[in-house]
Amino acid sequence: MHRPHKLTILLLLLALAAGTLCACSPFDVASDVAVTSDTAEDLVTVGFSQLGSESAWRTANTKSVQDTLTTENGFFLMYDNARQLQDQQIKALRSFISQRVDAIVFCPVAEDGWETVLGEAKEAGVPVIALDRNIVSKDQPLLTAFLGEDMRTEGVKAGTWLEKELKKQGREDEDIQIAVLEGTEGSSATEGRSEGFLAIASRHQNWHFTAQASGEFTRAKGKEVMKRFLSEFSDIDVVIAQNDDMALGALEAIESAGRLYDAEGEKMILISYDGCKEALEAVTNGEIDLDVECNPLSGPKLKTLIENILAGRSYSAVNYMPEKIFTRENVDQYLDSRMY
Ligand code: GZL
Repeated sequence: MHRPHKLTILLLLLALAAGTLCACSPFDVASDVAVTSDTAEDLVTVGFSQLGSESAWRTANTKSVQDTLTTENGFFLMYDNARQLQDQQIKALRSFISQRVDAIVFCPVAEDGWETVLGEAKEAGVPVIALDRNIVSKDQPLLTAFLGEDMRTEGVKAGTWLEKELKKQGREDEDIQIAVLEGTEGSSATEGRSEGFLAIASRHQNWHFTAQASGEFTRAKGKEVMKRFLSEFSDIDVVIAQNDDMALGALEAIESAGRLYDAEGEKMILISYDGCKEALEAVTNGEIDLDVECNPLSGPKLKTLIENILAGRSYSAVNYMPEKIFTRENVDQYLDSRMY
């Protein structure tokens, strides 16, 4: 097992305890650590490169990891927020390697561009876990494990639900105009959801992709792009937002344009992904028709995975989070207990 320099951890802990470790330090470290040399010796050090803080989903994912990899649970967590910049993630991974952490966890902002730094981690013998998002298959042998969501299946769920919904409305043979607010370009979330939905859409010649553009997984950009779609296209039957933040932004634009219902009183169908509380409230009141869950609460599974890897116990190289779909028919039973 790679032991980061005990002195490194001790100095960090002492600096922290003395309040001299400013917030501007490259890494956030737990501030509740008892400063003893034994503490340093016993803790499993994990370098965690989070891609950003662009959505409610991302905030919940970060919190789940930070609430689990605590000193009480035997971990020393070094956290870096890359603000959606791949170069920053690569820099953080290199720093974790040089500090000889026991394990690296990162949420890759894009699928490509990791082979060099992951090769360096492999060379240094540091196990690397991709969390939430994945990397392209040619580079996956450089990963120790993946723990996240099956984005392609999420897309298939959305397409399958739309098939049933249009059939229920007697519109299975109608020309359906579809607008898509895509996530971050090149991310496995965007690629997987698009691919999965397309696998179903390709069965329907009467489904037309009228408009597609990236809303970068943010509420503001989702609203901006939806406003542009509404100004350019008078006939949009279905909006697919690849996360809740963009869906909620789009909903603001749709409602302020008076376009949630058309002249014949037919409602624009809204499909979203994530299952965050605010979006589920919009499902309850009938504004969002389907929310495909993407589960960010991976901290506990991540802890077990890291422990198994470092202890030399068996573990799965590919691990998926449990996920469901939310519609008006089932959302009420989940809303009150939603943690994010
Ligand atoms: C999906 C995750 C996506 C969420 C967005 O696993 O990577 O990134 O769907 C988040 O909310 O920005």
